[in-house]
Parts: sequence; structure tokens; C-alpha cells
Amino acid sequence: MLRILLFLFLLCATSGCSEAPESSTSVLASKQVAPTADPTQRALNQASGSRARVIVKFRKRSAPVGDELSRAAWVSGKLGSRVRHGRALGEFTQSMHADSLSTTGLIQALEVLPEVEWVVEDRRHRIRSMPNDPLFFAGQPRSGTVEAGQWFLRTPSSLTPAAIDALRAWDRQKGNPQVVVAVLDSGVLLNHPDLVAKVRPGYDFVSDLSSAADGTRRDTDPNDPGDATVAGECDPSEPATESSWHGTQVAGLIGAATDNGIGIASAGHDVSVLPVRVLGKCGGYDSDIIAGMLWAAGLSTNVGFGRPVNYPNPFPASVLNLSFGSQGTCSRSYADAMAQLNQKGVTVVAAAGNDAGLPVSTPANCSGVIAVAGIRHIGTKVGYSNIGAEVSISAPAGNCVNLGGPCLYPLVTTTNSGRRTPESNTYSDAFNTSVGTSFAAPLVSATVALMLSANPGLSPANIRSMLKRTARPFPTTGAQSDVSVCDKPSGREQLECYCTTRTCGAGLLSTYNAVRLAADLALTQSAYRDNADLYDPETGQLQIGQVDVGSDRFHNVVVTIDQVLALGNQAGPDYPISRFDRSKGVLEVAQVRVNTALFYNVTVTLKEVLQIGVPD
Ligand SMILES: [Ca+2]
Ligand SMILES: [Ca+2]
Ligand SMILES: [Ca+2]
Repeated sequence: MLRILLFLFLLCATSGCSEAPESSTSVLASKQVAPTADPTQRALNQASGSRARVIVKFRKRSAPVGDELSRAAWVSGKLGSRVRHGRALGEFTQSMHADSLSTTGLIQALEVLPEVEWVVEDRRHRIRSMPNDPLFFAGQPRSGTVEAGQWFLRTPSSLTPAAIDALRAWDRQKGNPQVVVAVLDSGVLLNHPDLVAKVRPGYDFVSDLSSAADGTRRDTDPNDPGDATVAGECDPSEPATESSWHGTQVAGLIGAATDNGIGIASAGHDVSVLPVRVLGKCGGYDSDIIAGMLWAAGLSTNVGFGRPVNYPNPFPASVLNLSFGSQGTCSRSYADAMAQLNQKGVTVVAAAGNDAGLPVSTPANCSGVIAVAGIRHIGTKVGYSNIGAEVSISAPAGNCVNLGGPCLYPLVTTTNSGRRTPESNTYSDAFNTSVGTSFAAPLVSATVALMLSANPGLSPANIRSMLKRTARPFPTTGAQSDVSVCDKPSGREQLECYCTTRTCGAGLLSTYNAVRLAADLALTQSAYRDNADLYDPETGQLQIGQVDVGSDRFHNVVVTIDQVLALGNQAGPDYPISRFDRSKGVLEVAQVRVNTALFYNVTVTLKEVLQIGVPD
């Protein structure tokens, strides 16, 4: 069995911070009244003084006659309360306002009218709310000169094109606490003030007593006791190491409590973290790691070592973060585990490794894993990151720029000040840095968790393709003149280089783009469900007005949808017909209504055409 090592760099001595071989100088009222059985009256009774704003669609066959003005008057008559007309959004769709009702009250009153097809809140979209975690904005403690803060979570700037824009993603989705990301790592400091409310009960799978460092083999406490070693303890040639608090750093990037007024924000905002301890001193064994992965996903309830012990995971994870690995091919043991995990719909994200441009390490190179390479603040490959065809996407991994003094662009996260055993719960900074592909992977894991919060139906394959489609292009300029384009990995090291889609995945992670696409697709799918004319949720069948099949045009085609590929345009000219590309099995649907908006050119893949309908 191979020892698997965690991917971080222990770069900074007490005197300052020197980067691993790098040279660039480039960074969302009610009154108390007697209960009533009439739902309309009940809803009206719930009215408060707030001004209601809704968008309502009337059924085509039973809509009250007239324009939006006369329909508002008709509604006023029905409800016995004045409802004013608003803007028309379509032939049978318009907004409506009421001063004497709450929005909820107006929705409930309209919902029960048989003439109404659907009614939703007319929401106000505001500029994003900034999290109040001080280290999100601030410079880093003790630095004096460094003002980068959590630059990597913000909207990209000319200085930091690699930033993932979690900030705008949070406008669409702050994360569902039911979505759990398992951190397969060195354990987590469960009492860290920025993690204590975000961590689900995990497990300690480290079965080797000498590396466990907590005095026990496997146990129910995944706290990190520290992984410090003495010289020669792991290997005769290895010097003594201080405790890394690696799992705590990874956990903070994924799920530190955000907008809680302390410490850092996390990319995953409100998603939960499941600490699964699989690494101790000198790393961890495949047998413990794989047991931990299967338990984390709810695929195994056996936590025993030697003999079976039944201990089900009450909070199965939908995302696994693996920030460790070693050089080599994907073993049968991992391949088998990954297949089981993907089959269950669990997404596995792994760090590419820190061997300075060598091939992607394992298990990141296993089929079905989203491998993450590390980039600098400017979007070039960070010197230490591995690369290769197995990489799906790249994300900031932390880089220092300078060779001495404070590190300028580390990834600020949760950690501890203890050199061997836990002391003060703190945060990494410009001197005690978090740098390594270990810290790029959690940004992708958190993004996946936000995508699943927005759209729980996404498969691991959906997620991978959506991350790739929403990635931003790699930069081709901006580094120093001696930086060249990344080559295919070989046995030779490659430091900073310009990423290509063959070496660093599809592009730069955009948490905002990925979460927006996931959320838009969820809305499209719910729009099908909301419209009986279009979509039958029982059968998963879609009826389409017109389809071109070859040279013929057909009406009333009924298909089952495999997946929605593109949402199309929210505005634009009336799109005349739907088109079917036989060669690709892809159908362009003329119009789909998503809540308040009409979309054109929605593209879906067909699972099967059930009824070809009548020719035009
Ligand atoms: Ca133990
Ligand atoms: Ca333990
Ligand atoms: Ca915080």
C-alpha cells in the first residue's frame, strides 16, 4: 500500500516567506383574525400594509377578456380588494400590484382562481450583499503591508483575474446546509469558532496507531490532534515537521461560517462540512482513505478495523474533497470506489498535486474524478502545480509573488497556531500561508456544493460538463517575459507557464458562472413542470409545438428529455420553430417560460421521441 501525502506547502519559516521555485512579479404580516375556511378570504385576511407585487399568468382558454388593465379590474372584483395593473410580460402574463395585501396574500388569493395558470412574486433584485467576515476584505493580520484579504473569492479584477467570483454566486445561491461536503483529510479542529456551527459529526478512519497521534485507532472523533513529526519519523531522509492543520484549512475554504462577523468567508457559504479523518502523521493508507470515502457517501456503514462495526453516516455527503495524493496510476481500489461513488451521484473533487508540473497524481487521475490544477492570481499555472489531460479545471491555489517578506496572494483560511498540538484557533495569513493545490480543490468542491444547492438533480457528469462550460479562458499574457506555454507533462519539472486546455483543464473556475447555470437550468426544469401543456412530471415527457425532422415539420411531437443543455436567450425576436438535429439528438425548443421570463432557443437532448405528431 502506498502512503498518500497531503498537498500543501510548508513554505514559511519564522523569518519570512519564500515561495517554492517561482520567479514572477506579477495577483432575499399578518393581522390576527378569526380563522376562515375560505382560502381566498383567508389569504386576504393575512394582508398587511406592505405593497404586493406579483406576476400572474392566466390560462389561455379561460383568461378574463381585455388588456392588462381590465384583467386587474376583474381580479379586484374577484378578490374584493383593489389590485392595480402592472406591466404586461406576454399575451396572458402581467404584473399586478396591491397596497392592501402582502405579496404572499395576493399569491394565495390568485392561486385558487381557476383562471390563473400560475402566479409568482415579482422580486426585486438588489446588488449583492457583502459578507461581514473581516478577513474577506481586510488585509491579513500581522502583515502590515498586505491588503489582499480573501481576494480569491471576489469578482475578478485586472490584478486578480483568477478570482472565482463566489461573491456574485452568493447572490443566486448561498448554499443549502443539507448539502454536505466531506473533507477526507487530517481531521478538523471542530471547536474552531468559524467551523463549529458548520461541521457535521464525522469519523476518524486512521487505523495505524503510530500515525494516528490521538492514541486510538479508528474512533468517532475526527478532531485533528496534530500531525507533527520528528526527524526521520516518516522516512530516514525527512526532517521534523510541525503540525499542518491541513484538514482545518481545507474545511474553512469550503464551509467556514460566512457573514457571521468573524474571521473568513467560505466559498460554500452555508453548505455543511463532514470531517472524515483519513490522514495522520506521515499521511494515510489507501485502505483507510477508501473506507472513509465510501462511509462519507453513505455507501458503507462499516467503520470496523479487523472486524465489522456498523456505524451509519447520518449525513451522507454529495461531494468528496480529496486534497492528497501521490505520483502513480489510478489503482483498481480507487477506480472501483470512484465508480460506486459516481453511480450514487456523488461528485469527487481532487487536487492535481504539487510536483511542479509533473503528471496529475493519483487519485486525482482516476476516471470520474474532477481534478483541479492550481493557478496564480494572474491565471497562469502556479509553479508547484501538476498538470495534464486529466485536469478538469483550474482554481487559485495561493502564490506569494515575492521571494522574501509577506506572501501576497495566499488563500486565507482557518487554521491553528499550535506547532504540535492544538493551541489557538486562528487564520492563515501572509506569513503562515495556505498555498498548494490542496487549497484549489476545495474552491471547486464548494462550487459543486452551491450548484447542487441550486439544482439537486445534477449528476457528477452534469457537474463536470457545467464546470467546464462555464470556465473562463486562460490568459495568454500578463506574466514575465520568460514564462512560456505549458507543455504536456513529462518527467521534467515545469514551473509557471501559460495554461492550455490540454494541460490545466477547460479554464479558470468561475463559481458565479457555474452556479448561475445550475440555477437557471433548475428554473427551466421547474418551468416545464409548471406548464401542463409542455411537460408531464409523471412521465418526464415534453410536448413541443413544432419540430423540424429532416425536411418535414411536425406538430405535437412528444419526447422525453434527457438533459437541458442551454437556457437560450431571455429576450429577442419571436423564434419561429423548433429544430431537431438528428445527428446530435439535440432539440431546440422554441419557447420556455421560466417564472417571469420567456426564453428562446432552449436546447435539450432527447432521450426518445415518443410520438412524432402530425406533419405540417
Ligand atoms: Ca483515532
Ligand atoms: Ca480521533
Ligand atoms: Ca466567518
